[in-house]
Amino acid sequence: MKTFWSALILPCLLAGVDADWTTKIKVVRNPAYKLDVVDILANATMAKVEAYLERKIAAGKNNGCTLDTVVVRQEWSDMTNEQRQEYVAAVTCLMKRPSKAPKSRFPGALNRFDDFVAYHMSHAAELHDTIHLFPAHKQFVWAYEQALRNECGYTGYQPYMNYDRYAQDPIHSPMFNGNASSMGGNGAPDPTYKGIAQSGRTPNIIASGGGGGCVTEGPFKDMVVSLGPTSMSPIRGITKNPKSDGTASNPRCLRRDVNRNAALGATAAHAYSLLTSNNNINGFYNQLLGTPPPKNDPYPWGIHTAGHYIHAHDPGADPATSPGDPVFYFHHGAVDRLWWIWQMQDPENRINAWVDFTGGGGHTGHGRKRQSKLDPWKTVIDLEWLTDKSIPLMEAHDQLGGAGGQFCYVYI
Ligand SMILES: *[C@@H]1O[C@H](CO)[C@@H](O)[C@H](O)[C@H]1NC(C)=O
Ligand SMILES: *[C@@H]1O[C@H](CO)[C@@H](O)[C@H](O)[C@H]1NC(C)=O
Ligand SMILES: [Cu+2]
Repeated sequence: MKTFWSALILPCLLAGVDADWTTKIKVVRNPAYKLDVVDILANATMAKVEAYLERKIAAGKNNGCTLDTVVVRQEWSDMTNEQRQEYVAAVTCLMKRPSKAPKSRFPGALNRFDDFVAYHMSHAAELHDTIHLFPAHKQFVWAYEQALRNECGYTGYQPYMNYDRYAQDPIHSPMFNGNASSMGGNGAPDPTYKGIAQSGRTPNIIASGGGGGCVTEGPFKDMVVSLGPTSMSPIRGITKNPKSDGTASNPRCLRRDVNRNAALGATAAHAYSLLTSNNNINGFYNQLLGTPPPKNDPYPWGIHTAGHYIHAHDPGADPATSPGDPVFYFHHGAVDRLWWIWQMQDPENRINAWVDFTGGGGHTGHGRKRQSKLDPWKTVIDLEWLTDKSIPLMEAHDQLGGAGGQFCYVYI
């Protein structure tokens, strides 16, 4: 087993003179998955990453981030079974650690894991308006990764999900097959669960994949979902929360509909088109969110929606409390990866690009306001009880030395 995995570490000796990164960053791949078009693009982008870092170092602006210190976020199935189980154990640990969120405001936050749900559900604007969506979620996922490491002894980094690997058969994938090294199984069949409505699209529903009930297999089968739903939740058939804002305790099982119909809207072809057909951040944002709905596509959701609804249903499909399904962090890690690959095609012009529809062309993606009146250069991301590090929003645009070096990671 050991030799099997070590054989996959691409030998440093193959590196050319211009590809120093291959000698410094360990690339581990699961041979069960062929690299897809996005993986190949991402690999080719590493030369630009390297050049970008060299320029920053020369300018003295890298904040200590170098190819020697950069950490690697891996795709879930590129991790060994042992690493996956270590990750799962850390998440389970977080669910046993005491909450730090204000008790009077969030009586339903029963543990440290719930603290992240509590923040997400009560800070919708700070996380989801056009200028915040990417950088605030970068900081949010980073804070979660820090909690796993610092509060639960996890020694790795936040994995991401390459949807394409699981799209054809998600319930039998390393992510959702329900064994000890998966992120838990599908929900039990619930014939009353029909899927997620998608008004204005054709088709106008992400039809049920056959689940919808409680998760019965794998690491999260005994998980208690406490917060939510809010009165705004699109989810039907769930016991109401005692408080209309969803902040009281409403203990229930984790429900899932691991959904192929959703996943097929986030294939490598979708991601490649997103990455290569948008020179402008507004276009990138709109296409990611599926606005306007893509034409001639049987899965016209946009990758962001598709990625969320791969793991519908409660709380995964509720925009306010979706981080209550631990797979949320794999999806927003994946979105962060796509943003980063897009940025690094042209770092000088794209790192500081933010979504701005004041010139028109906007869509009400994510159900939030079209444009923010805020000045991104003066805005701060403050995650309150999640981390004591408030950072300027624009600092979360650069994961190679941003926020004084807090961010120093790549996706492989
Ligand atoms: C990845 O990039 C490195 C150099 O940047 C190159 O040597 C290698 O062949 C690439 N691998 C693939 C699979 O494209
Ligand atoms: C779980 O499933 C994965 C993916 O099929 C497999 O590699 C692994 O050996 C299985 N068992 C355990 C205990 O991880
Ligand atoms: Cu999201």
